[in-house]
Amino acid sequence: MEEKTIDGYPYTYYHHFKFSEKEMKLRSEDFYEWMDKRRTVREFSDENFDMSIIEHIVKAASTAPSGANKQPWTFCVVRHPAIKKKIREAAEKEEFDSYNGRMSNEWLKDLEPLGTNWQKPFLETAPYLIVVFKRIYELEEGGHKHQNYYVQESVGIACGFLLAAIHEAGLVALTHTPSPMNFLSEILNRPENERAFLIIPVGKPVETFVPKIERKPLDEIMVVYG
Ligand code: IYR
Repeated sequence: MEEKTIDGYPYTYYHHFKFSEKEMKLRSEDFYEWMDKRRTVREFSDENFDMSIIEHIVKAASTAPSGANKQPWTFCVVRHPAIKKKIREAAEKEEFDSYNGRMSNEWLKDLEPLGTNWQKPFLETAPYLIVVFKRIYELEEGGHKHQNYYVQESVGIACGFLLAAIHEAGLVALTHTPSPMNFLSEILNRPENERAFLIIPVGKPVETFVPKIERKPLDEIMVVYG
């Protein structure tokens, strides 16, 4: 009953969940309210915590759907202070150039209320950096490059799951995108089939203030047909 074969391929029983409509309303509303409490922070406690928490978070991210179930991601977990320092120095070098010439005035103006700048102390303060790589292809025996599908979408969704899992654990994070980020391949010695996607510093929260932002109201983001 739990497993069978369809067209010669193994299938497993789907353990589904059935809630009453009342429960569905409550659960969806509660989940929204909990997710709405998540905020990007740029200040972290430097206090360490157990790697098992990071392992659970990465496993949660790995449950994301992906093109042809290729799971085209690698999560590099950086804890070593010397490697974090290298990443900070390389990121700040790129960011300095971005903030001082590469980014348009319009872009810089858009970032002003968020208070970002080229300095990235959180890359050393946060006890863990999760550096997410997308895997463009898989190298098969004999050297054939087997392409992955919808890599950008798949890894984006996995990062969404990752951020939700970080929030669920009571930790805080920042999605950091130094540009360009090829220095990460070099520092972390990643193979040719991988490209850096995001740096996500993860840590325990500290008392801090974050920019007062508004989420767009539903009638601006949702269009109902029929
Ligand atoms: N990558 C730079 C700039 C930056 C860009 C956007 I769009 C942001 O939402 C925030 C920052 C940085 O990390 O500072």
